[in-house]
Amino acid sequence: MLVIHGVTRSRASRIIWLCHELDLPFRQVPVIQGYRTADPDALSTRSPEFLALSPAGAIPVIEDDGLVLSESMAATLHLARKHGGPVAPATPAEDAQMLQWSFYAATAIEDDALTIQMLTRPEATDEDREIIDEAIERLERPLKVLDAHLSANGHLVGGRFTVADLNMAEVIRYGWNDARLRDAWPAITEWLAGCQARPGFLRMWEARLAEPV
Ligand SMILES: N[C@@H](CCC(=O)N[C@@H](CS)C(=O)NCC(=O)O)C(=O)O
Repeated sequence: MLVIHGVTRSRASRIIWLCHELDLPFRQVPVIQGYRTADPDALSTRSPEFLALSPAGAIPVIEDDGLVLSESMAATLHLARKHGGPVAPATPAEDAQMLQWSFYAATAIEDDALTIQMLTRPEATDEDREIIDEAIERLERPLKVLDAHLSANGHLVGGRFTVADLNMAEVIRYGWNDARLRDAWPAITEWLAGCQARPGFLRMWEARLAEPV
């Protein structure tokens, strides 16, 4: 059976959501981020047994039929290809487009979206707010591309919900607690709501909320 190492309050959420989309059973090993625990006995990204499996020391990691894979989007793309169905690429061209949008999410959007998520908190300082403003400014270019594509096509690839939407939606989620982004990019806001209304997302989200913060 597929094994997912990583708590749901991590990028493991992407793989768990995909497993629900694919109806794929998995066993979850709740490895926690090292910086989130002071308990030296907790199984974390700093534990020797986890580092032996994945020296990069980051979650998620999957074990799939002897294949050990880190990088959450490598895992979602691999599992979608392997198990097929509507979330997976139907042609090499779709496969390439799914890679393109996943790389775009990870390289052009994720860092700034994460910054917005991490710094949007009641104790945010003026400096934090300035950093958020700069991140929003940098996101203007990729979000314009994404918003235009979604308003013309509804989804990223093939006119249907695929692993590319899932990868992108999990990245966009980080920034979408900022009302300025929600208001500026209505096609993204509508598409994200559709992605997050899916039973697979809701099942993952319920498990995520059940975990300690
Ligand atoms: N690009 C990687 C990022 C992995 C990553 O940074 N994971 C975080 C949790 S979401 C982590 O394990 N942090 C633990 C640490 O830095 O000790 C992916 O998509 O899997």
